[in-house]
Amino acid sequence: MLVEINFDGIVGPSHNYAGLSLGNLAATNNAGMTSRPRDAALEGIAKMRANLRLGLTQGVLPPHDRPDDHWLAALSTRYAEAAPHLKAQALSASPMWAANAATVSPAPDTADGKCHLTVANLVTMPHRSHEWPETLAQLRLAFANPGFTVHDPVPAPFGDEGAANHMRLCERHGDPGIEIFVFGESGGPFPARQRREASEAVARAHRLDPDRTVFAQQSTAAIAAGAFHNDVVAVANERVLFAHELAFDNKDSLYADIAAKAPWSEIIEVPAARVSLADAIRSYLFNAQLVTLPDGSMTLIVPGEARDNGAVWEWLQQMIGGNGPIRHIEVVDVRQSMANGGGPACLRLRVVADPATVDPRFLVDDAKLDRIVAVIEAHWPEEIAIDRIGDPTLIDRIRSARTALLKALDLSDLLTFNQVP
Ligand code: SUG
Repeated sequence: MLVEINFDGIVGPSHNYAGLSLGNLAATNNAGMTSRPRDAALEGIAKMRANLRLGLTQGVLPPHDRPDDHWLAALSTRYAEAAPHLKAQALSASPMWAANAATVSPAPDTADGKCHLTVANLVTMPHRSHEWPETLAQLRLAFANPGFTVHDPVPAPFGDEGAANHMRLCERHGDPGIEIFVFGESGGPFPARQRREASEAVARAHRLDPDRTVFAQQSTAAIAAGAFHNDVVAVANERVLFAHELAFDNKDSLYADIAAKAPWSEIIEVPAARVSLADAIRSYLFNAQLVTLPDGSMTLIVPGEARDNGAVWEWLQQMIGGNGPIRHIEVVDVRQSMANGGGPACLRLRVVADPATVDPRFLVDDAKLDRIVAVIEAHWPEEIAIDRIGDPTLIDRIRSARTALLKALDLSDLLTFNQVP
């Protein structure tokens, strides 16, 4: 049976606040703060446990080898000698944000009946541009079953940031749906990270039906306000699109296109007069996981910051008090990730598939999460002050922590991945 599986990135032991992402206000405002990698990873595990309790299927994507010596070697340097900005870029734990790992088109949407995944190139930000080779290695292992096709990234310079800029509407997860690709245009103060050409290339690779594919432009106002990915201002699940009023340019024609291609769909729009773009971005209201529970009802999983924001919380209470499709709100604490601009939805990649076709090493239950927690508690650094990122003892600790986790997950295949000859 096809179900939605959420693959969460496990927060890596090098999680730190180097402020590398221009246009991501949380990350740039918190630059230089001392991070807490162990707490960050445990918050992520607690979110996965909450998903399991809701009856959802849960997977994981392990952290990458950091610092990325392979990338530094391609730049003809080594960690100890690298310039400070290259050190920080090589060390970032950004693969935790699995929504940027790939774009996924489930089998019912594609011409060949396979589930297609295209690894995101993430070329706009240097610290993210070197994620894709290891992500690709992980995806090729997890989705080796012939029911999947895993594609190489779209070539540079066409920036592609994966599922964060992609939404799917369908009546039920296992039914054919429409896929909405959201691209941005540069011109404002911050870079637009998703290029239209990249979205179009992914749609072609995935063999999507043009009659069930939509290309939408992210509003320049949203990018300028700090929505560096579409999933900061909109989220979709089954027949529901939940979006901020100012999420898209040419909204009327977009909504008309969606209504024509998916007449059963429903758009829940939050007016700017009730929740400003600034509040939406500060609270990450839309970076929620909108999920369907086994009983068919929908729950919105929001970060604690959404409860702390008066306007947002009031709007949410009113929404669930009404007669709409979203019946419950679940609050999760992912504040370490949030401080780098990553909410509950950034931490997960959704794949609609039969779990029996996924490599079981990438799927988790409570017992496996217990084993992961034991490794995190024993090996993850408690904190990283930004002036320590060059410290060789810290680097050794980061590497041995990941090695211990991969061994515990029986994923030692990934250990040799990044070795520099
Ligand atoms: O790409 N932050 C990430 C946050 C990604 C959130 N993902 C989604 N919206 N789907 C980014 O801006 C900050 C890392 C640093 O500064 O070290 C960072 O990369």
